Amino acid sequence: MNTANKNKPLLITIATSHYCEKVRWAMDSLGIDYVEENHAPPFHRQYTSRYGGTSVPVLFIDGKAFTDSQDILHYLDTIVPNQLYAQDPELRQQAETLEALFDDKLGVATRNWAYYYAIQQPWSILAAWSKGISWMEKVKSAIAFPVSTKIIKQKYNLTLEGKEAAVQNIREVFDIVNQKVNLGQKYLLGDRFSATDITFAALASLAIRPEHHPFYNSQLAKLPTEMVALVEELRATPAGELVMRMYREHRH
Ligand SMILES: N[C@@H](CCC(=O)N[C@@H](CS)C(=O)NCC(=O)O)C(=O)O
Repeated sequence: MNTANKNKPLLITIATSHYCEKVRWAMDSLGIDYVEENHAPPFHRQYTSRYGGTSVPVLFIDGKAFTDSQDILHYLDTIVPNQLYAQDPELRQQAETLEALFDDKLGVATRNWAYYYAIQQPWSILAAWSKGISWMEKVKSAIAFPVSTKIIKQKYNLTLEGKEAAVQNIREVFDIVNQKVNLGQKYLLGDRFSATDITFAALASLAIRPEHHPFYNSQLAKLPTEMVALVEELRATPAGELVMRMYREHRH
């Protein structure tokens, strides 16, 4: 980080991570200026560990470090209150329950599902991890790549059974959101855009590929047929339409 930026919040990311997109979107929507530093796995750990984290995103802000996307959004809510979360205690409780469901079930499932296919075209993973990283890290990333892919295969259970379980979890979370949208709700909680919409849309974005996403291509031509079938199925649901509308109307 250069001296000109040393007073800005620092967001450490893997550029294409959907948990990082969740935080980036929250910061952008609040108008908070920050510096984003991209890394490729496993080299991100060299940087996140300085702040006590293993995964990305990590946010260093106001002299404090946050190593989980939900903790980050909660802290941002103390800086710019009443934007990301409603003050009403009941709505706030519902927001936290939904956010935990999206973080723990949906985000994990969409990532495992996408990696299952990506691992079959390993160079696409290397290209995705390389976004925004230094030349030196690109070289290290290419050398370490065979080992890195072996690790993610085990870590994310990239087997046929693992992929099928991921698809089931995605459908289950979409069913819950479909029921809410079918009640005529424009947003997932209350009557305005909030952290709940950001979290659902960002973590679902891997399986929806909405327009206006900073990294994912909404054109599906290069994806395997089986992936396209699920994306098209999900896009046609009320929850999928909500993701596309949130990106269209709220991701600038
Ligand atoms: N619960 C965490 C999950 C973050 C997460 O799983 N990040 C992934 C990228 S999508 C990661 O850093 N993986 C690499 C690692 O764990 O070493 C959060 O919400 O921040």
